[in-house]
Amino acid sequence: MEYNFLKINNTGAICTLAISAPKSLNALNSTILKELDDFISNIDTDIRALIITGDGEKSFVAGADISEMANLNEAEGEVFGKLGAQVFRKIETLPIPVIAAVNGFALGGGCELAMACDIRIASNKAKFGQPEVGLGIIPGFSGTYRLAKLVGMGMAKELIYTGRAIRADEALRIGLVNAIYEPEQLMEEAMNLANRIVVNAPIAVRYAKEFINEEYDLAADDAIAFENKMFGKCFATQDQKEGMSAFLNKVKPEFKNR
Ligand code: CO8
Repeated sequence: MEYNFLKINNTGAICTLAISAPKSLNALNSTILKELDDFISNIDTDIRALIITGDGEKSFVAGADISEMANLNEAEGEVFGKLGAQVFRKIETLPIPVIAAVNGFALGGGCELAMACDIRIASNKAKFGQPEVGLGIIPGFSGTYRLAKLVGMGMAKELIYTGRAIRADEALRIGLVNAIYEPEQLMEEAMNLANRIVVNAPIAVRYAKEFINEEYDLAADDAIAFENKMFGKCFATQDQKEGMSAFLNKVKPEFKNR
């Protein structure tokens, strides 16, 4: 599929994807969501980490496209919401880590896209928020669910009920982002973070992601049993043998993703 709204830079192990719709501050319309879906569904298996950002200096993603949503009826609204929610769930469950490098506005669907990623880092110019209730809707790309998980129910309710946008420093304080940087350093820091991940055993990272995602919805005993199973599975990989023998022989491991 040819992408009109995605700029992709694949260096091999690390791939950067920039959403690019400059006229609407990278707002997500259904074409962009379909392009994202196609990219995520067919992602190159050699990629070990994905960085998602917004093209340009001003915006990560300024939300879902309001001009496309304005005249939807109930059924069409549900279809549009489902499209975004499904793509974001695919990002969340992608078997490699996904880093959101939030370079500007991350509002509505933009904040929801960032929250579907594993790790969020931001420029100190970034702004986050779920302004949907001011438009007569609720966060429809799974934001009500993920925001409460990330920042706690009380803070999520405040942000969603008021629709107020918060600056990067407040996002850092409440745990919505892991770190903030000067705008010109953001992509370099995202690459540094990705590089620190991709030197590790890919299967172990994948299992860790799968487990952390799943454990949230499990009771403690089930979560512990699940972790135990995933832990055991690591010992069926060549990378576990490589990682441990490299440590014991005081050399760097060479992981083969097997
Ligand atoms: N949709 C469509 N166009 C947009 C959007 C958007 N979300 N955001 C910005 N634009 C457009 C503007 O209309 C403007 O276009 P034009 O130049 O043709 O007038 C252009 O981008 C530049 O925007 P501004 O002139 O407004 O730039 P400012 O710097 O003054 O303001 C803001 C930047 C603060 C980001 C402002 O544009 C804004 O408030 N945008 C809307 C933010 C918003 O409300 N986002 C949430 C949208 S709702 C949503 O995401 C729901 C997700 C779940 C959907 C579920 C479906 C059922």
